[in-house]
Amino acid sequence: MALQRIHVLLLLLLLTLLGLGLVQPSYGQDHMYQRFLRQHVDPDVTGGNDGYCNVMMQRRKMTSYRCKPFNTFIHEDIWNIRSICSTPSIHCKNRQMNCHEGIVKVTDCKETGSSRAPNCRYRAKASTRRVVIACEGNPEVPVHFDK
Ligand code: PAX
Repeated sequence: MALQRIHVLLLLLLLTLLGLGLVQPSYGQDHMYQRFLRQHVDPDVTGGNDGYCNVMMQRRKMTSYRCKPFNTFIHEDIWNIRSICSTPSIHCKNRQMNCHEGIVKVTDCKETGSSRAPNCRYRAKASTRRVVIACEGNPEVPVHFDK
């Protein structure tokens, strides 16, 4: 009787692990998702100025080797951003069909011509605008900022 219970418990554990495995993004996708979060998601503010871009671009590690020329921070809850992946798919710039669009609060950070890594300098533009992101995985998560 006790042995039977152990078998049932082991079976349940195995099914749970399998289930979790099915809904977790793969290692590669998870890495890309984590990079997307680092580079593009900041729900703590609603918009930033030049100083915000200068600090955030450094803090989020986009100025270590070179100044990333252009980067957008999205100021929305991560679940709002993830829900964009559930909207109908559209063409990405590279012609892949895994892009999705949504309207969100953002700060666009554009490098000024005169900065040098690691002291990169940016001009900020805060707005509410249409963005396009690429999503992958099951469940689908954002992996690339298209435009
Ligand atoms: P990325 O480096 O271009 O893409 P970013 O946000 O860091 O994005 P690796 O392994 O590095 O090659 N990628 C895709 N995956 C799935 N599906 C599609 N369609 C797809 N397209 C690209 C991150 C990873 O996603 C992969 C890509 O190969 C990468 O994987 O933009 C340059 C950067 O500026 C940002 C976005 C880009 O950085 P550009 O000029 O090439 O379009 N950026 C751009 C931004 O933040 N805001 C903006 O408004 C724009 C226009």
